[in-house]
Amino acid sequence: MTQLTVYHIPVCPFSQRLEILLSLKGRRSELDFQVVDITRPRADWLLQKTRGTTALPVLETADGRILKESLVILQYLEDIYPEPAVAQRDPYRRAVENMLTRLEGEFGNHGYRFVMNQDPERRDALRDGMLKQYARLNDFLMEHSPAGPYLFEQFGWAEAVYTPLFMRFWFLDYYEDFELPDEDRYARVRAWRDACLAHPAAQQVTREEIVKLYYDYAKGAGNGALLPGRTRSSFTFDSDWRERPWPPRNKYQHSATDEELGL
Ligand SMILES: N[C@@H](CCC(=O)N[C@@H](CS)C(=O)NCC(=O)O)C(=O)O
Repeated sequence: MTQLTVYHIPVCPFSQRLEILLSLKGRRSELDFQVVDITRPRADWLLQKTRGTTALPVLETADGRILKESLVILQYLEDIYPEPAVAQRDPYRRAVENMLTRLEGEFGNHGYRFVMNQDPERRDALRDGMLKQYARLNDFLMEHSPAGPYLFEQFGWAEAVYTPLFMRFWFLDYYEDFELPDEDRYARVRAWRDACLAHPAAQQVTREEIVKLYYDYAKGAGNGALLPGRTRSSFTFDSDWRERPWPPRNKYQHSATDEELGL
């Protein structure tokens, strides 16, 4: 058996995509997932493998070749483990799936921009922008899969790509009071999102873990960066998130200390 290694950050949505795909194929345990602590400088041996880039996940083949970018790695895993297929095999259906996949970048980026925003004046515009993102997905699903809940018959490629983002966006309802309004124009994407969130192959993280680890993102510090006055990142491994209190939600009024966060 060829051993593949994935270097990843626990709770990273891009890495969860790989875990979901592998779970759907019943192969999650065959890969060696090596955890990287994002709050410490990246080790030289890893930087040598990646030729200096720091974004994860990264996949290393048994003979030391390196693949980057979650969607690229996802396709590689789909190709080397073709059964059961997660991506569509029919060319037209695959093209539809790919069109939906192409929308993930803007959707994800907008959600991260929203949670990291520190300017109360920009909140409404960011909220409207997020709603536009959901409306776009709704429109796409109404065109290609009005009945749902998934894009095709089963939880597949598009769901593996989007579910980790839907889960991360629990940080928006916690820190930004962002809810998808109960309106027709979001009904189809809501049904999709809810079916994705409930799928057994996608339960690698919980809302509590995301809300606690992403506190620093909500205060504007991403990727394990340290905020002023703090000695530990909310992404640290030095304190178990299960033991920490729920963080304060009022990100625009208050900056929690290490102690308040249980770090
Ligand atoms: N487009 C990349 C994004 C990967 C990414 O942004 N990963 C984050 C963690 S969620 C990361 O590694 N951040 C640390 C860094 O960039 O140094 C993908 O899909 O794999």
